[in-house]
Amino acid sequence: MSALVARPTMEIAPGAIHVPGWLTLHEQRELVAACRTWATSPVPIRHTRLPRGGVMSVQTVCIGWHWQPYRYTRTADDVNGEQVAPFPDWMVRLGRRAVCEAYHDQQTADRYTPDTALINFYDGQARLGMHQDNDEHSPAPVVSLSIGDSCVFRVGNTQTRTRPYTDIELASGDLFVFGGPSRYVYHGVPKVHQDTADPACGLGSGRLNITMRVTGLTEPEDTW
Ligand code: MD3
Ligand code: FE
Repeated sequence: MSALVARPTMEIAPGAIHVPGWLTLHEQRELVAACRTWATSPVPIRHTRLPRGGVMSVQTVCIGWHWQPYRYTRTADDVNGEQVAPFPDWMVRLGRRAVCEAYHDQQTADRYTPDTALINFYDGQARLGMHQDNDEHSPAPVVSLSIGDSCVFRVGNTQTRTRPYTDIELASGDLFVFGGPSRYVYHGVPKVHQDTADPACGLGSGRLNITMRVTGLTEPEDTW
């Protein structure tokens, strides 16, 4: 997007860094292509079912580890029972570049080794309520990449799911890194702005968000 008004890199809260337009259109298209593959197999993208009977309006597929409320497993037991696709090395390297861009600290970046990503797809009506991500057993940063339609992203506080919060716009190609004191902030997506994407990003409609995480998990030990 060629912008009349510049969108500079901003620290939204301590450790929460927004880098607008970080991904090139070429990188966005490559990520969309990878996500299209992951969305079909080995585990199809789906509306996650919640324990109390609801379903999320966002559609999600996972790589590396499978997330279901509120734990990670290697197999998608709430979908088709298959083991999820491996987390590729190229995405580890992309995650390290993202952390380096956000924190300007090569050592921190080199040590960052994400092992799972949640790939969320939003149609024009989808929303994500305010929540904390605390099913990971590691305080390492979360790296978020957005592609397609822009949205309102709500960054709250670590104490409550209510105010005070800051609403910012996330657009195609934007990077967000949540680390340090912001790792456990409440956050959500109250609104998607339909038909706002450059078609050259590779997505016809809707919004794609990829969040890389460090689960801090290892395989279960063999039981005797
Ligand atoms: C802050 N995804 O998958 S991305 C999620 O746009 C999630 O799909 C949103 O919230 C989306 O859990 C927001 C930004 C984000 C992602 C994970 C975080 C912010 C975060 C984890 C901890 C703190
Ligand atoms: Fe989240």
